Amino acid sequence: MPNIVIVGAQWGDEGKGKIVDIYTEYADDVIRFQGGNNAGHTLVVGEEKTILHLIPSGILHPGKRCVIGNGVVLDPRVFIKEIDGLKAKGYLHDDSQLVIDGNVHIIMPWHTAIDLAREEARGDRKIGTTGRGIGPAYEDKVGRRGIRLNDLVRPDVFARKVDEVLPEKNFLLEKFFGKAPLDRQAIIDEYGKYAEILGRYQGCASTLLDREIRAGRNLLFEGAQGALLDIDHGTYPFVTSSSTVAGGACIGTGIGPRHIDQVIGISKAYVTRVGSGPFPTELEDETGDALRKAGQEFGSTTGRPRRCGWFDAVALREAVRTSGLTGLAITKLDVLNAMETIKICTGYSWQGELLEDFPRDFEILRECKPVYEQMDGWCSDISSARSLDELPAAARAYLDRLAEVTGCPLVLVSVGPRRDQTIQIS
Ligand code: 2SA
Ligand code: GDP
Ligand code: MG
Repeated sequence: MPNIVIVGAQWGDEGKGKIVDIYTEYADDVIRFQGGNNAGHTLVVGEEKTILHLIPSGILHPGKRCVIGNGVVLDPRVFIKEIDGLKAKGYLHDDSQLVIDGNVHIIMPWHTAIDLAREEARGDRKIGTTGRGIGPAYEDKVGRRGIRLNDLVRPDVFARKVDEVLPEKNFLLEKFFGKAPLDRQAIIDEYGKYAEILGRYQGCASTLLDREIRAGRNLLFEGAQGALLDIDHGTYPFVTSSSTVAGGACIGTGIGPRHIDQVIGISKAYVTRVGSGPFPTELEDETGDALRKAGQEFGSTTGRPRRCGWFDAVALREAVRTSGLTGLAITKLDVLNAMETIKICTGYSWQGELLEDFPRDFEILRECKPVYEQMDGWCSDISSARSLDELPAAARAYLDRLAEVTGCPLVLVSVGPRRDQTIQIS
């Protein structure tokens, strides 16, 4: 297997966890390169369900190395809970299976407090963040006042950095948002304990992956969220604060782009979005409710109901371009089982014009109305199909049309949450 980047091609929750888990079989290293514990990647092995927020989905495969790259923001409280949970289930008995890059930025208590306070203050205009401190942690990274794992493990450096930033954070929390200030000593004591645990996994993603590439090993980069939530290329400001497009894999690990051979985008057979922001094909009716119910569309991290709508080829083509997708994996096709007719949005209507490209100007996007074509549903249970031939003709026709309107070949189709409920195409 070559080196592959897997990214969400929509607004997240496309089923990346399941697909990464499948591809992990052929990989030697699985690497997270952006985001933090805002992600919720669900894996179902047999009857057992595991939701991972920070640790790469490859961790369920003993012997595969998992790497958390420098582009990730890491909350030690969540990380420790996640490794404890995995160990209790019998995974990760060898600590060397997991490496955290020393330049990972640490999510500190002020980041979560400011994230929540800012959202509250925005009222109706809130982003709908996961409240995990992601945005404020990336703000400090770009503002050059972040605390990295390499700092956390050195008590004197850590204390100095806390002293540099805490007065400003407490001023903001207390004076601007009217919240309680944070206690310096309590933070130093608590995080001092985390340093010891995190230090066991500290390493360098860039040199490690370079060695792996030279040794001919196969790398699998696991994206979080989705291309339309990218800080630069997404539906700004309703985005997350990291580079979710495939290029983020290089920035967030320290390897060059020539080492990426394939980019696979994951897309549901329909669309969901959690949080605020434009969503042209959203269905705020009983069809949307039916999709939410059939697809169990509730946030894996926050439990929030996800907004649901028809497949949007205009938005998907945006992801094909911004991530340079070489193949598309379609998930949750089974969720459409009961639909008599299915719609695909192939263009947007805007002020009497037909737009085929996703408007990168938010003010235009919010005024766009979807232009649909309609196809017959298959009205039968497809969850036991294991090849394209075993699918009803209407389901095959729908898939063929998705490949056509997105301009991207399909490489895999998923017909249920379990590993085996998968149709491999190439
Ligand atoms: P944040 O917390 O700053 O990253 O939020 C900014 C926007 O990014 C969206 N976002 C997500 N969208 C879909 N899934 C995500 N992960 C969880 C899941 C979400 C959950 O797997 O279900 O449980 O609610 C995720 N993480 C961030 C977010 O909704 C904001 O629109
Ligand atoms: P991720 O963030 O992209 O990894 O996706 P999430 O885990 O947040 O959400 C995807 C949900 O869909 C999870 O509950 C998966 O178990 C489930 N899932 C994945 N693929 C399929 C599928 O083909 N059919 C059905 N019915 N569920 C699926
Ligand atoms: Mg998710």
